Amino acid sequence: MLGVGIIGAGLMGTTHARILGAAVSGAEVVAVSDALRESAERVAAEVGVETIYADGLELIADPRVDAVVIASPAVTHEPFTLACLEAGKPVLCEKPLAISAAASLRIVEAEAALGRRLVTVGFMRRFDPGYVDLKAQLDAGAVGRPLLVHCAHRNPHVHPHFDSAMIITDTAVHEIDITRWLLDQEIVRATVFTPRPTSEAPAGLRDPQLIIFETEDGLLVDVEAFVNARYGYDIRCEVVGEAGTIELLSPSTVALRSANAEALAIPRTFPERFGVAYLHELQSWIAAIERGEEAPGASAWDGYAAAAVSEAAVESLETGRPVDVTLGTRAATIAAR
Ligand code: ISE
Repeated sequence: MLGVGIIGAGLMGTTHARILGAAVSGAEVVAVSDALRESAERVAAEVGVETIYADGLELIADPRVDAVVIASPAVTHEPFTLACLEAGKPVLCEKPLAISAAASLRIVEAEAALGRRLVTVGFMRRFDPGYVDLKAQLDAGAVGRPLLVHCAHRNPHVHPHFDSAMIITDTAVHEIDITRWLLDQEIVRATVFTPRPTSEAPAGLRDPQLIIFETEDGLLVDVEAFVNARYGYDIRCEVVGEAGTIELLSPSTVALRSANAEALAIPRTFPERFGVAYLHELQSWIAAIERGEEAPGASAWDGYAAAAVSEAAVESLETGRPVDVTLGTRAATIAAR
C-alpha cells in the first residue's frame, strides 16, 4: 500500500484527499500539510490521517510518504517539486508546475539530471473519458488531417481577486495543454483579443477573452475563455479536419423532456465536470508507481511548455500584438513528453 502525502489542504488538496481516501486502490493518505493548521486538521480528520505538518518539506521527508501530491499555492510548487526530486519521490503537482516558464524549466532540467521521470503535472483533462475518446479517434484518422480546433472554457464565476492574466494562466492554460496533447505538437504563437467585457465581471477585468494559438504545423486553435458566464460550467472542444469534425460532448447522464422542451444538465463547477478525470488521473498515477513505470500524464516538459505559451499569451493581452512562443529545445533537456 503506497503512502501518499498531500501538501495543501485547500479545494484541490481536499479533492485529491477525498478521491484517494474513497476511490483509489493501492494507496492511502498518510500525511497532510498546510500552513493553516486548521485546514490540515480538517482534511486529515476527514480521511482519517493523524500526521499533520505545517511545512511541506517535512512531509516530503517523512519516510512513510512514498509519493506526494502538491496542491499548495503556485509559488510553492517549484521548491516542493524540486524537494521531491531530491528525495526520489514521485510527485503529482497541480497546475501550474511553477509560477514562470523559467522556474518550470529548472524543474525539467533537475528531473532530466535524475535520468527518470518522477513528475506528473495536474492537467487532469488528459484523463477525462471524453477527451481520451476524442484523441483516440483523432489519432485513428477519423476526421483526416486536423486543421482547426474550436474551444470554449466557461466558468459561471471565479473568486473576486481573479485578474485578466489569470484568465489565461489559470483558466485557458487547460486548453493550452489539452490541445498540445490532442494535436501532439507545440504552440508557436499566441494572439489575444478582448471584446467589450461582460457587465457581470468586476470593473477592469477583461472577460471574456478570445485567444488564437498557432501550432508548429500551421493549425489554428481558438479559445474563448469566459470566467463570469453565470449559466454553468461549460467546456467545449471541436476539432475540424479535412474529412469531418469531432466534438467533445457534455457528460450529461439524462435528457429531461417536458413542456415541449428538452434539457441537458450543465455542471456547476470544475470538480463536478472533471471528477472522473481526477479519479482516473490519481489511479493511473498510483498504478504506475506500484508497477515501477514512468509517471503518466502531463510531464514537467508539458508544464514548462504550458507556462511558456501562457506567458506569450499574457504578453499579447498586454500589448495587443501576436507574440511568438520561446521554448528551450526538448532534445537538449528531456526525452519524455
Ligand atoms: C481552476 O483553477 C481550474 O483549474 C479549472 O479547471 C478551471 O476551469 C478554472 O477556470 C480555474 O480557475
